[in-house]
Amino acid sequence: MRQRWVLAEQHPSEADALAKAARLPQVLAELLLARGITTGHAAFAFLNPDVDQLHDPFLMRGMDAAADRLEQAIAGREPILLYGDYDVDGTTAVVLLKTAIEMRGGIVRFHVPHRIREGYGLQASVLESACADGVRLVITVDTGMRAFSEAEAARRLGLDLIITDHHLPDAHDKLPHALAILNPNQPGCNYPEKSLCGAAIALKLAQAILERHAPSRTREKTLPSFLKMASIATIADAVPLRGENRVIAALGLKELRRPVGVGLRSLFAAAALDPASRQVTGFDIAFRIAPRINAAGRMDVASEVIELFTTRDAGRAQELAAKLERLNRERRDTEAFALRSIEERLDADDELRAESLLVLDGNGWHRGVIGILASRVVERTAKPAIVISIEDDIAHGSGRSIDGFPLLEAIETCADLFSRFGGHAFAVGFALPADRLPELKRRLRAHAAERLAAREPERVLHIHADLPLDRITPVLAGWLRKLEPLGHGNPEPVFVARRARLLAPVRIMKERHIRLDLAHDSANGNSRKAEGMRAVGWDMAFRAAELGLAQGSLVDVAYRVRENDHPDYGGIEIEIAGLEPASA
Ligand SMILES: [Mn+2]
Repeated sequence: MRQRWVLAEQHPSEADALAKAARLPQVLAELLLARGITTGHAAFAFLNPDVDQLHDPFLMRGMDAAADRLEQAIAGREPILLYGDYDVDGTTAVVLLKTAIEMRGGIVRFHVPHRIREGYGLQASVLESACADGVRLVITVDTGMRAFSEAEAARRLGLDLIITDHHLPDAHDKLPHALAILNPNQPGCNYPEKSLCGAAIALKLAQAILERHAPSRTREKTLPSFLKMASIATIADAVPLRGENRVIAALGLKELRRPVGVGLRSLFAAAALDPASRQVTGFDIAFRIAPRINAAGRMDVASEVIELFTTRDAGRAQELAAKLERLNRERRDTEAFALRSIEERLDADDELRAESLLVLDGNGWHRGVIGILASRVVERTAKPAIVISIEDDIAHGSGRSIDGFPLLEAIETCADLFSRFGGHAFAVGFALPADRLPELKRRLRAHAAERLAAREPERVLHIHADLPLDRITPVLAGWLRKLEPLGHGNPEPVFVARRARLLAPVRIMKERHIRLDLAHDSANGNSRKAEGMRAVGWDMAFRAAELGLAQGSLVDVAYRVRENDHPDYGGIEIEIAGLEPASA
């Protein structure tokens, strides 16, 4: 498939000014400008996250009322129900708030709905039974922003409801009835950070009740330990890692180096990560820790995640971590099995493969993985994809999209067919009676064909800056490390070096990968013996052959900077992200 390079707009004069003001390499200034950082002060703050950069929780609308009511419940030893969501964000939010409330002497119960049996969101039946058990205060985390009828049920039952959520209010900005709503996205909230995840909002409430009680101890001791959980959620929930989110993520990851509770320790051990010997990165959390936590909610019951992170019993923690490990393996197998059948279908069916929007349905595909499957199909085909699982005559679907094809809009054209649907431009979920599937497919395909017909599927490679190979130094690598944690909103930089020369023949590894020895082709030719930069290209053997690369060839290379700690090949190298014939 074609790869299209998109070079970010460069701002040489602003970058020059910022580089001087903040004493940074020019290329780093360029990367910071792309993150909205324009002053030396802001650059310093970005590169040196600190607990003092966390905002005052009472800047959030509703925080005073929420903290007052919560403290009253703690003081009166009223049982408090925490109601979470089943993903990483929701479960870590419960853990965080439960721990904080119990530190202050409160009594906590919690409920996390079962993804398949109960589904997403607040359930009136759970409120009823909590009420019967003597609960008078319910706090939602990572959910509730559109729970209008359930909030009404809470009111009828005489329950006080505090909603903490980061999801957008409904299209008319209508809010559910509640004692307080904590959500920077609600109208009238002036909290400076709008893109907190659910667990980070729970963290702000925890911070509020702890800081009121013991301000300095909270900042120095208590808060940092809570940042571990909040950082895992912040990275897993894919909120942009800038502003307060970056502070939470960076400090939380740093905290993981210290001895942590038995739950986290068991989970890291199960994922073969040792935070004490190597700094845990955003990628470790996103690709190794979060999937294990999410496996509980996808394949079974998420409430065990909460037990894992709150137990003090090392044996029990190991048992639960082992169970997550098993569920994650099960999730991977389930996913691989369905993906194979999807690929076979695409291989066999030319007509299906030619569609601009791929709609794939199967009987009994596990509903916990259809969203992941849709993402995989998008990765492989560069087309929007919807994966549907049919169960008891109901079709449950999950879709993912590409740039320039807003999927929710597509779904909305079929609103009359669904029993429920929701989502945003890049991801949707829905359910409908299975006998309406042919109609749904027909209409979605027609809609997509109209909008995507002329488009050849392509993979876009975003390139952030020009960086000739001779400018890659250990000092620069050190600066690039200061951009960690990387992730959404703070992507790993991709650079381009123009007219790089191959100093040696292409080395093929395992028939698929390549190693190149590249050098910046300086104006004075090869008068000086050029020092080569080691480059590795995973799955690039085909591309190298296509371009006919040989010793002496000139190429434009898109790359990421890598530091390798291999005893023989240690040092800086580059990982090739794309190769093109040398530009003139
Ligand atoms: Mn969330």
